[in-house]
Amino acid sequence: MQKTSTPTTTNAWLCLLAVGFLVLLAACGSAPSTTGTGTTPTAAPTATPTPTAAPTATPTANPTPTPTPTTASSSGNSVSIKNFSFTPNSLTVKVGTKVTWTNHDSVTHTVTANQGAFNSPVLPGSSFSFTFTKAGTYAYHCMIHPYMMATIVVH
Ligand SMILES: [Cu+2]
Repeated sequence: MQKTSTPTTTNAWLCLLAVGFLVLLAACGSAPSTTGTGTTPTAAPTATPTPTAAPTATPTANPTPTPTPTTASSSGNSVSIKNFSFTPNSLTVKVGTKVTWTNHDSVTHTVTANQGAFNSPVLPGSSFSFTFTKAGTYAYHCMIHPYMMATIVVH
């Protein structure tokens, strides 16, 4: 009637042994695990190549040479009176230009505008100047020698 009790105790011991083995195995198994996790690779620096904006080559503006349109008639601002004629016969100037007539003859001439804008005797060797402040075509002549005729174009 009293024959039980032993199997239960042995079972308990077996259980304890089994647990002990498990603990040992676990210990053994976990022992080498410490070495593996040594180098935590730092996050590789993402090489962000900041593209420096290429400087747009701003070409230095070439100074466009404004071609002075030489008119067919003579430019400048002087008229010579020589050999009973005005040279150049037609002179083109801009508004505000002061034109000077110089008498190279040995006789007196006049610079007389047909419309009366100007009128002056020009003694031999002397000169006369007139500033054109209004655009237009100014025909003029010499009162002493009416065949002496010329034109100033103001624009
Ligand atoms: Cu004259």
